[in-house]
Amino acid sequence: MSDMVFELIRKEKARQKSQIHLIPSENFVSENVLKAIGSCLTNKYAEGYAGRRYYQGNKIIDEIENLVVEKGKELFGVPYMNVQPYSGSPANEAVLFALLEPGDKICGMKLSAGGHLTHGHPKITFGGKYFDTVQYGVNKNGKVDYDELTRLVKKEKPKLIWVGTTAYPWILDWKKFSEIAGSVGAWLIADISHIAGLVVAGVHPSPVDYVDVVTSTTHKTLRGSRGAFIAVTKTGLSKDSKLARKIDKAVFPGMQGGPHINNIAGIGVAFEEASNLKFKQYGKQVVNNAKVLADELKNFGFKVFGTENHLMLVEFGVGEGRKTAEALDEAGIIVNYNTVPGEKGTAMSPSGIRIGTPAETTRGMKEDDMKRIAGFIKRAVDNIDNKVELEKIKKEVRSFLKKFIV
Ligand code: DSN
Repeated sequence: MSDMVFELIRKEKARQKSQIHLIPSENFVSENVLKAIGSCLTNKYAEGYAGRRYYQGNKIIDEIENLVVEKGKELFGVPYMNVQPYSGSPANEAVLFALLEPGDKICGMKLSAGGHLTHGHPKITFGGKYFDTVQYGVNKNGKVDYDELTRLVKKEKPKLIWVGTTAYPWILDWKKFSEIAGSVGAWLIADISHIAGLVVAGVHPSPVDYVDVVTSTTHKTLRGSRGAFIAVTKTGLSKDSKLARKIDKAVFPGMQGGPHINNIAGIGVAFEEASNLKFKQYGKQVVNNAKVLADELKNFGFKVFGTENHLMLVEFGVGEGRKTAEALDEAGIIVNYNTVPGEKGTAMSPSGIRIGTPAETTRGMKEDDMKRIAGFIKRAVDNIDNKVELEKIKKEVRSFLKKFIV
């Protein structure tokens, strides 16, 4: 059995080497992050927090978790951070659990507009089922309409507002969101999962001076192991001095058991890597690459939303997003099908694809490489039903990737 697992891992590694990765939430972690994740730390249970564990043998684990927390606080400029959430969804659920009572009203961006399921997507999610939820959209250009949001928030008076995105190619105006939330006394939560690395690199404004709580996954643009953090800002603490304690209690024992210390160590390694000048250059290159790729695709005549960050949406006909993503996969280019602003299809059969540059920028790609990729995409789309041509592109993609390392 383990032979089979290792054989499949070997195959997946070969796949990762031979395809172009443009899913904006994916990245390639460093050897050191991998070392931390694959270390003996996976053997240890450590329910509780440093100095307050429910198991013996945690003195070293305490030191590790404290180190990671201190590095994270320094990196994002926040007074408090919890690094135990298993991933972004449990982190967001812990925030709701900490701050609200079931049935309270929450407000977040619609999934179809580029928001996230955990921001109150109705009925089928934790937030949508146990809270009263109202959702905001985007205008025809795909941008948040701050006037409309102001009207919605004044009418609905939510207790908590999410600002966070998974498919939004524009800069978020934290000050405006903070004025809107302030007008009804709502908690304001920034979920920066997609843009955390860009915030650290200084190529997207930081929400820290404007919001009460920041959540984020740690494996997207931040390039760490899979996990998440919840940070409380000075503003948040000034509204409720017990906020940090409430978040801690909501994560453990509220939502989770033992933290995954190996992943937490990997997050610490990534925090350290993100403190370097090289990471700032990486963040800039991610955005420059995305801009060049978007411009090239526009020059080819594609309808592109974006970009001011690491991603863009490309619109095709209703329902054609999926077929396009599948054809690109056959050509060795990995994207995901996605809804676009004003979507008329469904989530399973939408009109668009989502493209991002974090992973290929980690591999060392620059602007000229983006032009090459745009060319591959154009040819694949023009030959969407031509298996022979898609196979030909796949071979060219493989040879193009030889000079890049994983
Ligand atoms: N799955 C992530 C993404 O692809 O954006 C969001 O959770």
